[in-house]
Amino acid sequence: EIPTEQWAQVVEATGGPAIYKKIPVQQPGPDEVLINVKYSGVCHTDLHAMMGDWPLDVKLPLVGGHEGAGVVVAKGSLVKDIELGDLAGIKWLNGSCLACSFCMTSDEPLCANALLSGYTVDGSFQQYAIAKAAHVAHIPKGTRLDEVAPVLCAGITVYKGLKESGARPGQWVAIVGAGGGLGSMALQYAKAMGLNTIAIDGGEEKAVSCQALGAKAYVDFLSSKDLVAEVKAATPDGTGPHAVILLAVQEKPFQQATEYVRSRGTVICIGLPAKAYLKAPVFDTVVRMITIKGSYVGNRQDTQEALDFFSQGLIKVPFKTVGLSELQDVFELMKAGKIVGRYVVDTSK
Ligand code: 8ID
Ligand code: ZN
Ligand code: ZN
Repeated sequence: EIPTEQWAQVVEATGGPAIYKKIPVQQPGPDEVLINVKYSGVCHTDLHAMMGDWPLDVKLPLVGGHEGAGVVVAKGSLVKDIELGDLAGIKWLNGSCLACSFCMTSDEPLCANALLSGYTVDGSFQQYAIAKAAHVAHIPKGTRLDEVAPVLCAGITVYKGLKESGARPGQWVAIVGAGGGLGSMALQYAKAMGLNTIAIDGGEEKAVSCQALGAKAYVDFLSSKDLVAEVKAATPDGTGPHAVILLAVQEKPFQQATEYVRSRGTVICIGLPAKAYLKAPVFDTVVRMITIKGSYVGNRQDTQEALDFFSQGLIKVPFKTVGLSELQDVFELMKAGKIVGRYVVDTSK
């Protein structure tokens, strides 16, 4: 009962738009599964891919999407650890070689031969998508697939970033871009990990959302007269947050973070604004012992841990659902910075 044709959103040229059309359903290879995607989150990365923002070639034509939650409907002959009917998730890391020194030491996102869903291979903005069985996320039976979809990139990524920051329970973390998709998840993972959060984003609607998700303070980058002072003042002793998680899609906050991070604090870069550079004064970085590092999605264990937080009811993403056919409208809202939380597309309409 697997059809030969399906609905998909296809980017045919850099700059877009995504075009809603029928394309063939593919067959899984020996080490792959075919997943009937029910819902897919829309990540800002999907917009970067369509716009050609990054110095990494993107497949064209491209079916984007890498937060796909669905049901396994076919599998290759080598696949032993997942069954037809199981719930599974397509994440950014579609596959990796499993044999290089990075893969062998649980750093598979760093594999030079990694396959990226919705970037170097077709992703989840289609009704039937292929993924390497070794890398699909295992989603517990009974899970609501619309709610869990954003965990598959946003959740994994911010959970990993918080771990990479080294922040410990009781400490303070600034979440920059806290009202967006990754930010909304970061506020909740941080809270579940016993961290206090300072949300930074713009506008009243995002303020309300951040506070509802447990932020201890909200600093508005659009209206603040002295953002650095306000962020520091939000911590109990005024010395600034122990860690900063940068999720914004603008260069400026990347330059600003070392100004308000606490001495011996850590700045974690996750957002990927086009053509952006990091800049920090060497003097301050040295004498205040500041760490600046990048964090890139997560490995298979991070994936299952991020899903465990969700399954325990600790993570509730604010999301809106629209049909897959309306994806281009979601991209327009995203370009304008008007999305609070996440959009999820329903592949059945
Ligand atoms: O593994 C990774 N490193 C990874 C994984 C997934 C996504 C990286 N990303 C990247 C995406 O490619 C994107 O560049 O993280 C970034 C954020 O993705 P998103 O959360 O899906 O984007 P969004 O929902 O549009 O949220 C961005 C938020 O940033 C705010 C916006 O208002 C929005 O709420 N923002 C901006 I733009 N400038 C800001 C500023 N100066 C700001 N917030 C605070 N200060
Ligand atoms: Zn993503
Ligand atoms: Zn590898």
